[in-house]
Amino acid sequence: MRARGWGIAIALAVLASTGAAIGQTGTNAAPGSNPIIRDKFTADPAPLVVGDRLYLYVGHDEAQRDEMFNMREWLVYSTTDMKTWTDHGPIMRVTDFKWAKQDAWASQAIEKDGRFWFYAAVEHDDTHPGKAIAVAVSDSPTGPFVDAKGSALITNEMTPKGTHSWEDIDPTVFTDDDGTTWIAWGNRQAYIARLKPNMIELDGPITEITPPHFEEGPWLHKRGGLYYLTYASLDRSQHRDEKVSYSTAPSIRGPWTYRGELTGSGKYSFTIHPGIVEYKGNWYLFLHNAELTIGDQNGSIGRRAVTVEHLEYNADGTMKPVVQTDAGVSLPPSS
Ligand code: FUB
Repeated sequence: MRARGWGIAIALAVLASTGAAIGQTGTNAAPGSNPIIRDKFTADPAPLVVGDRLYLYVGHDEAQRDEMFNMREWLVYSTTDMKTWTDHGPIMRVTDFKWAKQDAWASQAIEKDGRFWFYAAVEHDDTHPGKAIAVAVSDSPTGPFVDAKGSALITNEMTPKGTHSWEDIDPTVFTDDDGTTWIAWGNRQAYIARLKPNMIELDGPITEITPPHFEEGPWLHKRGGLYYLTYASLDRSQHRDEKVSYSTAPSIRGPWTYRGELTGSGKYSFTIHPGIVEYKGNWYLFLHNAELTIGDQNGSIGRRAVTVEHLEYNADGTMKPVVQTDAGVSLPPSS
């Protein structure tokens, strides 16, 4: 997220110019169409496949009127067909981290040795001012999750070269073929570090890997021999809202090559957030926009809605540009 005053001004201007009442409201849409969750505002999708089920972790957007963000808990949903979603309810509240003040921001869960590790961005209390990254653990993908460390995994002081207090957000976690788990995160600056096998401590230095136009929301994945770093991007000289761009590398240690934009902005939304997964032989790109209306609440910067699209690759491993649609995965991929 960028400087707040700016963000609010942009959000209000977007609402005024679009009249978000034209957003998606109905429940009679074809199963699999976007947005995929319609009874709550949800953001920052993070998919995880466990067995034959896909779990989707999201932040719960509860902003009222012109509030910018009001996010107090994380929710999890699951599916076995990409069209019907089971609501498993909240998995954790931000206040379950006793050292955190607020802001259940972007998260990702990962399975390791039969347990589920949940990494999330939060606002630290005044002992370590600024944003921080928390880690929680559960024996089940649907929780309950409990604070695994009793303190932050990453605090603002650990990245002293950063330009602002909310750079340590949006963790993405990835286990490489050798069993080593890595965590990447950031806002404006992107960082990566190795995790110890205990999953609650960093193992070695924090390395800056900021790719072109990096804004926030990094997502690490691997396909074949290629590593992908996909992220919310913003070219401030050209665009008002975030898009999604990516880089690839032959190793998790880089070097990273910029590959350009994967998709454009989410409708009516300043933010966007990629989550990529292979499930039952197909690849999916989860995103969010601000197209949903619930009752008298229009979509806005703090009332977003999670979407999903098919993701396809070219023969050279690059990802085909994704067009965001209302039909989503209710229809087969176009090619
Ligand atoms: O949802 C709160 C923040 O907005 C996330 O941490 C960012 O990725 C952006 O989506």
